[in-house]
Parts: sequence; structure tokens; C-alpha cells
Amino acid sequence: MVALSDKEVTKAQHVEEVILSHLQTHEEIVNSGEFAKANGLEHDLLLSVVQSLHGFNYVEAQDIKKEAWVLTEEGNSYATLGSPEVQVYKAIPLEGISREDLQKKLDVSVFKIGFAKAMGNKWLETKPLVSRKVSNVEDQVQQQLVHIRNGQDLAAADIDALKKRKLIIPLIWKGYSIRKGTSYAPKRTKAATDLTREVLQRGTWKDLVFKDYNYNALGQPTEGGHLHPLLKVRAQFREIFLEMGFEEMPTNNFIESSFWNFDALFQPQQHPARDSHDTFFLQVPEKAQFLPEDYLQRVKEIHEHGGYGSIGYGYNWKREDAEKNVLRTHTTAVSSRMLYKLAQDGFTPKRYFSIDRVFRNEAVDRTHLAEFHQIEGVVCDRGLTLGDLIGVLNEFFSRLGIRKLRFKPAYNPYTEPSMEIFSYHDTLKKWVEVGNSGMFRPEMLLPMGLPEDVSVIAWGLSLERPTMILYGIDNIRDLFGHKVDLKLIKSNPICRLGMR
Ligand code: FB9
Repeated sequence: MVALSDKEVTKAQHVEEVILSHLQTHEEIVNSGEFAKANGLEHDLLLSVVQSLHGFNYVEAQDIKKEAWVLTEEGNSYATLGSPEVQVYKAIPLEGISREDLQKKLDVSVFKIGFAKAMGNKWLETKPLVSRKVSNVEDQVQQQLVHIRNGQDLAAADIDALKKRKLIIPLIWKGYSIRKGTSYAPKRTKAATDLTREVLQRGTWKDLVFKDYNYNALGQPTEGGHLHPLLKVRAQFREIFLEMGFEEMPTNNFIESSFWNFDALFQPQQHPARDSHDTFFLQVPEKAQFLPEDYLQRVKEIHEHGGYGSIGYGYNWKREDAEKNVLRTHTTAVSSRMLYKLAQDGFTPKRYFSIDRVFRNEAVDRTHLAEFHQIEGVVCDRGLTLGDLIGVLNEFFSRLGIRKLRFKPAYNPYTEPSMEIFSYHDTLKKWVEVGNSGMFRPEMLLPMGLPEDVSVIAWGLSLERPTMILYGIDNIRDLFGHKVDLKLIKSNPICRLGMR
């Protein structure tokens, strides 16, 4: 509701008084348009005043609509200057004129339209010169346009013809017929909207007119913070892990050394994922400052010559590659740090989880961005088997409402055996890949100093995929990134994991 300037307020009050005093002596104002004209009032202002008086039942207002025709700019010029065909006709001297000379006498569009129309009306000869075929013509079009301009009616056929020539356009005229309302008064008394201490003390409330309560009025929109759907689903995953006795790993470092992101995970230095096509390498700070020397030597050894029954990769391992800083490509880099720390602190069985951003230099498409949130679960204990992994996966996914799981052998450099996890999605009517998993290789765990009989099972999935499915979002760019429409953040349905 735009605030009216003081001048407008006084004008509105004047219009109000004219209406209310008129109704004091008249049953009805039949047509607000004519009433405005008769009283020299602006009809638009009168309409908004009537709406407000209607709101307080001072008046009863009935809509009246009338369709009127108005001239377009072109129509207006013809009403003034004559129709183009008549302008052309009049420009032709009795002795005739060449087309070129005639064209020079008139405005381009008038000549183009007028000449065609005049020819159509068989008013002209064109050979040898352009000359008049009829002795005189009557400018019906101009007359019709003037009629319209003066608000007079025309035959429907003429209206149609002018409409086709885009010389007139319809204008819906809206007005009111106005009668006294249930709380009519010759003068408006400002309705009180508040029962203040003053009017109570002075007892003046008795003669006040109170504005009706508008019980449907929406309260002030409470602008508050809004959780991004991803964070809502993150919270639910976090809840599930905590309920399953897992503790959260610290993931507050997007920058990681290649050592913890790759080498500690027994991922060879020539592995394709380690080149800039897949990984974001940092220029500043390019190199990691600190790496645990003794452990690093054991990692070098396992990569180059193996050990603990493994033959290793048999290539010469370069320290400088391990020192290169990257944007972590998976939160498994955090798991490797935590497992090394667990070995340093003295092993005890542990359940860890992490949910945070990872970065991959991948082509962006409907389901992939250069960054996503990885969810990872890790269980370390003595004598864990693949069966334990399948068991914990069934438990974990059942809490997501995902019951039917299937496992497909897969390969990761840091787990053996590895399995892709699939679940049958009833609504999508297909098997959906819901994650990846495996048992961390001894070549990863033993150099850390973890006891021989300790095995570590782990699995990972993304946060974006379940969130897209839960919120029915088809393109990841609508969920995450600079193209997200804030409306999605401000108003999105409650989607609970596990609700099927
Ligand atoms: O999230 C994925 N799919 C998924 C998960 C849940 C879900 O829930 C629905 C509500 C019902 C639906 C879908 N995926 C993993 C599978 C695919 O989307 C895959 O195409 C894309 N993957 C990402 C990586 O893309 C390059 C998802 C991401 C992923 C993949 C693997 C891991 C983590 C994330 C891992 C791991 C891992 C393995 C072993 C040990 C430790 C970690």
C-alpha cells in the first residue's frame, strides 16, 4: 500500500466528503465515472477512496465495467490528419504524378499503407502516372476514429475493421455504483484501532468507532534464518549416526595435503584421480608444512616395496608429490588422519562419521557439481568382516527408510574388498546406486601402527543425492550453488528421511 503524500491525503479527504455529502441527499451515485466528471474529481482517486469507504462500510460499492475503445497512436494521427489512403489521394494532383514524386510528398508509412489501401479502394490509376480514378472520396475512417475519440459508439463491423488495422484497442473501464453503507455517516470519523490507556482513563472510548478486527490479517512476516534443505538432511543423517553410537570427525579443513588425501590411503602417485583433471591443486599454499616423518617413511616403503605381505606398487615414491596441497577430494582424508591418530593414541574400537564438503574437478551436469557433501561412516574394531560391513550398511540404510539393498563388487585404491551399494527405489521403480563401501587395506592401516587384528570397514555416499530425491529436485544446480532460488530456501516442505 503506497503512502499517500499530504497533498494526496487532503485531495482524498475532499473526494470523501464530496461522496459522503452527496449520499446524504441522494439515494445512489449511479456511475462513479460520470460523478467524477460532474464534480471535477479524478476518477482513479475516487475509486481508491470508495474502496476505503467500502472497507469501513461507510458506503456499499457495486462494480460496473464498461468496455471502451481507444485510439492507438497511429489511430490518433489519422483522426487528426486523415486516413493514409485519403492523404495519398489528396496528394495526387489532377494531372497525375509519378509514384516517386508522390512518395516524396508523404510520410513513408502513410504512403505505404495509404497507397495500398487507395488502390484497394480502386481510387487510383497507376499507368502511365499515378492519377485519381474517382473524382472525390469521403474519409470514413477518419470520421469513425473521431467518433471513437469522442466516446461515441460504432457499428461492430467498423470496430472490427479499425481493430484489424490496429488503429483502436479495447479499454476496460471500471467504475462503481455507490450507495450508503451499514455504517454510513456524512463525515468519516477515524476508526480507532487501539484501546489505549488514555481513552480508557478519559472514558472517551464510549464514543469511538473501533475498526473491526481483521482476524484474517497475516501477522508481520517474521523474517528469520532458514536452513538450506541440505543442512536439514545433514542434521537427519547426523542424528542417525549419533543414535548408532558414532562420533563426528573434525572436517573443518577443506585444504588437505596429498599425503593424507591420497598417499596415506595407499593411492599410488600416478593414479589418474591425482592429476589436475580430477583434483584441485593449490598454488598458495602449494606445499604442506608438516608431515609426520616416521610415518611418512613407512608410507613411502609400502608404496615402493610393499610389506606386511603386500608387494606394494614398486614405483619410486616422491615426497614432493605427497606435499602438494589439494582441495580434499573426499572426507576419507579425514578418516586417514583419525585412524593414524587412533593408532598413535593407542587403539580402542571406534565408530566415526563425517559429513562435509569435498571437491572434484569434474564436469558439471544435472547431478554433479565441482563440490558436494560426502557422508562417510567408519567402524574400527578387531576381527571385523565383510559381513559386519553388510550388517552395518543394512542398519544404516534402514534408518533412511531404505530396506532392500544389493551389493556390487567395486574397486577403490584404499579398500579391498569394495562394494557399490544399490537400493530398489519404489517411486523411481529402479535400482539406485546409494553409495560405495569397503574394508580399508592393510597397506593403509598397518603403516599407521594399528594392531594386526584391527580391521576397519567404511562406506560413503553424498548428501546431495538423497536431498534431491527427498525434495524432488531434478537438477543439482537448483539445490546448491549461485543459481539457487532463495524461495526454495525460504519455503520448502518438511522432508523426513525414512518417511516412505
Ligand atoms: O550418494 C549416492 N547415491 C545416493 C545416496 C542416497 C540416496 O538416498 C535416497 C533417499 C533415498 C540416493 C542416492 N551416491 C554416491 C551414488 C551415486 O549418486 C554416484 O553416482 C555419485 N556418488 C558421488 C561421487 O561421485 C563421484 C555419490 C557420491 C559418493 C560416492 C562414493 C563415496 C562417497 C560419495 C564413497 C566412499 C567410500 C568408499 C569406501 C570407504 C570409504 C568411503
